[in-house]
Formats: sequence, C-alpha cells, structure tokens
Amino acid sequence: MKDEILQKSIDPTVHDMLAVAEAAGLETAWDRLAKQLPQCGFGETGVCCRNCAMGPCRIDLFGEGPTKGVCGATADIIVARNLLRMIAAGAAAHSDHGRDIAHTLLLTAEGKGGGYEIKDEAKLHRLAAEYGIPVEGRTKEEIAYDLAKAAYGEFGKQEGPIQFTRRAPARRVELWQKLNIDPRGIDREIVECMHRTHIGVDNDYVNLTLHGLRTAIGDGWGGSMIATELSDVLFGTPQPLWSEANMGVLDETKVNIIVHGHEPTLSEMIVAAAQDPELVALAKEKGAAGINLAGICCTGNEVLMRHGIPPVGNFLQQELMVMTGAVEAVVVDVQCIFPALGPLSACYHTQFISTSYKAKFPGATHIEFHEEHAYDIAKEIVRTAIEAFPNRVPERVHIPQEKMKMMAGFSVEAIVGALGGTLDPLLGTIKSGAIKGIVAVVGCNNPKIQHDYGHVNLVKELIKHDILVVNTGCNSIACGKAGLMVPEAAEMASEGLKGVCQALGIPPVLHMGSCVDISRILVACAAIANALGVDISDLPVAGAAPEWMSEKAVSIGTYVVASGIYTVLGVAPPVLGSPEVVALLTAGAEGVVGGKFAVEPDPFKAAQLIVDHVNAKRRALGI
Ligand code: BF8
Repeated sequence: MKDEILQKSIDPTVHDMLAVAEAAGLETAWDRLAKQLPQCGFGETGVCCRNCAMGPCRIDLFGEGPTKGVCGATADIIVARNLLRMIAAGAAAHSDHGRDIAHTLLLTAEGKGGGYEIKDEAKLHRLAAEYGIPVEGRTKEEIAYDLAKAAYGEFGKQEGPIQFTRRAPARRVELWQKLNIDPRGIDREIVECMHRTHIGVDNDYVNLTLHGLRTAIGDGWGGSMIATELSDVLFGTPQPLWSEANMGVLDETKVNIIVHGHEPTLSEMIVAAAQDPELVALAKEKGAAGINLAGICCTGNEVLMRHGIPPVGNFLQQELMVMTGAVEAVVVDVQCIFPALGPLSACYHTQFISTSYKAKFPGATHIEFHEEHAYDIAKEIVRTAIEAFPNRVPERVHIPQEKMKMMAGFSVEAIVGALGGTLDPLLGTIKSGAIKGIVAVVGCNNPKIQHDYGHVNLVKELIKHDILVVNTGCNSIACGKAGLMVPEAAEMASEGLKGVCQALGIPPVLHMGSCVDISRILVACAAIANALGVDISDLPVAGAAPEWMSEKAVSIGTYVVASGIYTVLGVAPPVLGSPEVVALLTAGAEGVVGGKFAVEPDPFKAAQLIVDHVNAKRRALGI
C-alpha cells in the first residue's frame, strides 16, 4: 500500500477503498483538499470580512498591508464577528433539528403522525413535570401536545428562560444571569448574532464573544436538548445494545441501504420499512437475500443507539461506501452530507435520495419526506433502493471485510440504570480515584488530520489514565471501529477504570449518541455537580474534539466552555488573526465562566493536558 494512502487514515477499510478510488480515477475529499492547498491564510486566521459590499476586506497580519477594513474594523472585530457567525450557524443547525422533532411530536399528539407513536411515556411524564404540565387523568397524547407546544415556544421566546437551562446547577444559572448570557429564546439569540455582525453594529470583541456564549448555551441547553429529549419520548430512550461497525457491515447478498444525515425522524421509519414483509419479498424477487440497513454520521448514530443498526463508517467514509459498488441507496436528510455524493453516485447504480425540502443536492433523486405520511414515504424509498439492486455491477463490487463489535445505547437513564438506579456508585468511584475523571470526546473527521488518528489515540491515552470516556458523533464510530467500545476494551484501561468496567460489564468508552446528544453529557455533568454540591466548573471533567470541522462543532465547543468545562480542540478555529480573541478564548474565559479552550493537534499531548486538568480539579475538590 502506498505511503500516501496510509497517511490519510488509520482505518484499513479507508486504505482499501482509497486504492479502489485511485484505480477508478474517482476523487475524494482528500483529493479536493490537496487541490485547495495552500488554503487562504486570511480565511484560515479569520481576518477576511465579506459582511458588506465595501469589501471584501482582509487584514494583513505580517506585511505592510491593511490593518483595518474599509469601515475601520480591526482584526479583533473581524475575527470575533466571523466566530459569532459560525456559532450562529451551528446553533441554528442543531436547534432547527430540535424544532423538527417538536413538530413530529405535535403531529403525533394530534393523531397526524403517519405511523409514529409515543414510546417512552415515563420520560414524557418527567418532562411534563419540568414544564409544569398536568398529567393526572390525561392521555399521553394530551400531555405530549402540551409538551410539544411548550418546546416549540422555546424557539420564539423573547424573554426566557429556556426551561432546560434550569437543569444546570443553580450557581451556573446565577453566573449566566450575572454575565447577561442566560439565553432568552433559541431563535432570538441566533437572530441577534446576525444583527450584531452586520456592518456597524457590535464592534467590541468581548461583547461579541459573550453573545456567542449566550447563543451556544441556547443550543446545548436548548435546541440540542429539546432534540434529544423529545426524540427519546417519541422513539424510545436508548438502552445498552450490541452492534458492529465499519464497511464490513455491508452485505454483498442483500439490498444495502444507508441512512445519512442527522434527524432520526425518517430513519426510524426506514428501519420499520426495511422489515416490512412486502418489501422483503420484493427484495427477494429481485434476486437479493434481503434488505440490509446501515447508517453513517449522526442519523447512523440515532438508529444505532435505538435499534443497533450498524454504522458503516464516519464522516470521511461517506464517499468510500458508495465506491464499494454494493450500496443501492444513500438516503439523506440534513447536515454533513457531501454534495459530491451526487456525481459520485451517478458513476454507480446507487440511488442518492434526498428527502428534506431544506437540503437538495445536484444529481439526487428527491423523495420529499412529510411526517404525516412517514411510513408510506419510507416504503417508497426502500422500494426505490430495491429496484436499483438488479442494476448492481457484480464486477465492481468491492466490500472491505473489516468490522468490529461495539456497544452503544448509553443514555443517562441507561447509565443510571446500570449503576443500580442512582449515580452514587459513580460518585464513589470518582471520590476513591478508581475513576479520576470523565471526559467527553466528540466531533467530526477532517481530512487535514489523519482520519481517526486523533480520535482513537486520544481516547486510548485517556482510558490509560483512569479516565472514563463518553462520546458522541463521529468519535463514537471511530472508537467503535477501533474496538474500544466493548467490555473487553477495559483491558486497555488502567487498573482503576478496568475494575469498574469489569464490575459493571461496560466498555471504558460509552456511546451517548449523536451530536445533539452531547446534551445528555450536560445533563450528566449537572447531576454529578448537584450531587456533589458544586458547579460544573469544579468537576474533574473535560471535553475534546480532536478532528472537528463543522460550525456545529464550534457551537458545541462554545456551550461546553460556557458550561464551565475545559475543552481541547485538535484543529485551530479561524481566530488566530486576533491575539486578543485567542487570549480571551484560551485564558480569559476561565476567569469568567470557569471553562476555556486549548488547541493541541497531537492527541498524546492533548491527553496530557486533559489529565493534568482533571488532576488539578481533583486536588481543588480535595479528592
Ligand atoms: O453532528 S460529528 S461530521 S456527523 S458534525 Fe457531522 Fe461532525 Fe460527524 Fe454528526 Ni457532529
């Protein structure tokens, strides 16, 4: 295997498929990145401004060029404005997802749900209690109607508070109020980002950044949390289950359908439709042995968490899975979907099926999804995939055989359940030092970093230091593929963590879901802080996104820091053009919200930073 290919990923299936791509003359994200190099230094450092037509302007950081934009904006202002717009986009993506789930719950409550039902009534009641919605003598649909309306209301609220923010420890909420960053309404904060970054509005980098924190809190403790909680009510709260990960989950004998994107609404129905006897019979009629469903990215994580549907890979494998020649359909909803899939699918028999009116793609077959007719549309999509099966070209089929067993399904409820109904045993292990801390490792792949190298090495290092890892998104899939999400992986952990995992029969790395499910991690942190009578910023916890690339990740990192948590990024955000903004994010923030960012591309050094931080927090707590 060529060294050039080996350098791109640590995953052998990726090496295998990159060789296939090269032989077939097909391009991938790695090739397109190479054609972009060197990337624009102004964009990379965040000093390019396109916010008005006097520009575009840029700041020359090193030469004799301009130090101000036409309006007089300095590097600090431009960098902070650009960062705020990234946060706004990320918060909008997560929150619009949450709104869609609220919409589905509302339709279901009204009996217009097209096949959905309320699966977790106990959680419905718990959430109703938080919102002060009466439950006595009422049907689950009546309660769900009020809950959906209340959740809807969070988006357009003018004066707050957003109910779920009150799950944070009281002193965290007081701090947010004191700093004037307690979000008023999810949409309001996002709109205000756009207003403040318009020419001639907010030109104070501290003020801009503080609003970034407020907007991001509205994502993590608002839009994302609504997405997670209402998805659990509708589709069931995840419980530990088994699955397998990586390209070897594709089945040469069956119709392979891959669900891709983020929202669980359609994919839940695809799971059901793929088992419909009528469609299974049709698949057999077309010469297949059956229907095989797999997932990628966070839609993949949603159906993995609740149904054990195997992930075929993470973000950077989306093109490679098509190149196996064995995929009949890639069914996409929203977010993290390469437009490159359109022309690529056209080189194969693969149906690239877009489903959201918000997300259309050149070269896609558009079968629009509407919740009211969810099951019927899911059946039509599965049927379209089956019809493509006879067009498969057997000579072009190349499926890497690697796959790995993994566990998933660790919702907070499932973790508490595994601990015997209370967090006390976990607190005991933290106090005794058997578990030194808990670290969330999350986020994307980015072709600027060797695929999965940052994820897998950081997690391996952390568990060697008695740190329990919780993860979501593309990190979960990376760790699943690497064999870190089975109880036997405890052998790779240090003694204390190994003992705890073996006693409970759990992996040292717990899959908590999709990226909106980072809200589950916030809930867990709040519960632990409340149990110890401290703030989240006092806990021996940290966050990391070793290979992040999306604006959603910027919003996530920001709400994690705003929640008081130290966060290490493997890729520098485009802020390096302003030493002031860098100092604020990596140092000053700690004195204000108790959390701050660090950037460390080397996962081994990042692990050391995190271990040092966890130990310092333990010493401060006197444990
Ligand atoms: O929301 S981790 S590449 S799939 S953005 Fe996208 Fe990043 Fe993967 Fe999920 Ni999250």
